[in-house]
Amino acid sequence: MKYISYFFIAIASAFVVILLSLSSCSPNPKTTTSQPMVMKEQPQTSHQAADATVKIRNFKFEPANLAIAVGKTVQFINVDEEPHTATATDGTFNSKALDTNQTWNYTATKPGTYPYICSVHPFMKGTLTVTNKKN
Ligand SMILES: [Cu+2]
Repeated sequence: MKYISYFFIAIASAFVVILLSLSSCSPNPKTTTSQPMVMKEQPQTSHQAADATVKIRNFKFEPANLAIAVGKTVQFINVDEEPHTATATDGTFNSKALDTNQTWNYTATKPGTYPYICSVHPFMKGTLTVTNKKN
């Protein structure tokens, strides 16, 4: 009987060691992988308020022609079921693909006329005019 109880104590202590090593290992990778992802997502959602909005609806930019002053921010929002982009033909800005109800902000830095398209559906066209004067 003595040997059997020693045997059980040995197995029990081995289990405790295994449990301790598992519990000390598993939380660490989780916290290190989840923290950078949260930090990446936060700046996108905490964007400053936009001065103008372009809705992407029924494969059209609304309004198709928009003028804003330098330093102002235009927000593009896709309300279609399809992904769309707002891509300047000269490469000045590119929203990348926006999913349904996803928004993207662009702050104008240089006066000029910027025709843009949706790179997924190039027949979708709009023009952003950036003016010197304050709107
Ligand atoms: Cu599109």
